[in-house]
Amino acid sequence: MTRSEALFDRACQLLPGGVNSPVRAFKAVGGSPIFIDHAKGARVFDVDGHGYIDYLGSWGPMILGHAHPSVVEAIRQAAERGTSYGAPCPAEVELAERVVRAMPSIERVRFVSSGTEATMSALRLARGFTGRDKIVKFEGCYHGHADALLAAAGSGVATLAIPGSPGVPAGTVADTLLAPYNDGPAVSALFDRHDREIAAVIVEPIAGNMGCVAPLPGFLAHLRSLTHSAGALLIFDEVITGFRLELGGAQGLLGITPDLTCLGKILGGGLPVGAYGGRADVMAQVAPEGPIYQAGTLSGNPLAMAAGCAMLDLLVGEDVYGPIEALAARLESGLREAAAVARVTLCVNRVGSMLTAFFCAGPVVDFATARASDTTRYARFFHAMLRRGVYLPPAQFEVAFVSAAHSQADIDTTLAIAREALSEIAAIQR
Ligand code: HOZ
Repeated sequence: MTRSEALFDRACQLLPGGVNSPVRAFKAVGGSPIFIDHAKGARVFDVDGHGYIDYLGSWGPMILGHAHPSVVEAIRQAAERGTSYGAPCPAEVELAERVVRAMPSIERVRFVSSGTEATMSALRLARGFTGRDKIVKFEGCYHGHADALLAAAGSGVATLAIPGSPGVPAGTVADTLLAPYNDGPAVSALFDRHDREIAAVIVEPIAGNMGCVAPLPGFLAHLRSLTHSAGALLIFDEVITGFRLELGGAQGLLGITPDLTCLGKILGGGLPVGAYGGRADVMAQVAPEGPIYQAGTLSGNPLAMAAGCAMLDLLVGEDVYGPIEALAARLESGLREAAAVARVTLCVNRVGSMLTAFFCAGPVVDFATARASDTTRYARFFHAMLRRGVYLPPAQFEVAFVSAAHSQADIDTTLAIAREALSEIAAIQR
């Protein structure tokens, strides 16, 4: 028995499913999860001494690779001054200034401790601001695990094939209206039916929780114009895409301005941070300035704020986005070529440094087409890669992330391994 297996046995006695977040349990791919001992740059190392080229990147935050010296130093220095005050600290203002500078649609911002808190709070704000109850979300988009947002969700909810979750009162989701991603007419139909009842449309502007799915041309502009005419708010969930595709996020890349934006992951440099922000008139409704309540003991935590400032300074100061996009493009084309040689049907979706390989012909443009992927083949591919030293997301409906710590040689090694893995799984089919 490996050390990881022994730890997982112990964990299963103590933690539901042996984990603290479902997708990590490897249920979608089978087998038992590896336990990470440490990570550095583009690599994670398990407790059994194996190193892996890592494309999980802690599900997105590690855009500069693991344990970046400047981020680690910022955390160390902050920790020496105390780990939490429950009172205002300068770093909150400093991080807020950086966020507002990077994303022009965010005029004012509130820090929280996770992406789930950010989306949940943004929705409450949208409902309070508009005085309306209904929200529109898209099938396969995942906005954290708040009750109203679990309907037809992606990520772990999709992975475990559960339609929502027991424990969510029917009344809570009754006001959640669903539409297929990239289906403008379906959203128009919802607005035709519910026009002045809809508080907000929440969307991942580039989806990352059904695998990587890009918006079709005109889709987000359509959402912008529908919400504008109906007096509803447009909320971009940029927990994954914020600071990932460029400093200004997907909204900067695609040129669409939402009313509110939710952030997380990269924002905290690997520490637990989320944020929601946007139009000044809307944010003015948040307590204590306005009546819409939201609070948190660890919100604006000095360590997390310091890590976030260090991360954003590095992203401003270094040439990050062009090089990682080039590496990811090389990975994308290499995977396509490898699949063609192995005669494995593969559809590779990529936006910037976010990439998903679906085992179907594609195109993958929404949750229905994502689900057409052969997840058994993904599971085999995942394990064939892992055995050879490449760590991909342990579930089909997630994104692989390339970081600035990956080298050309890492990508070439990954592709050599992918060629072997794809021939291995092609042989199983025959
Ligand atoms: N919801 C995350 C992926 N989109 C997974 C979180 C985790 O397991 O860390």
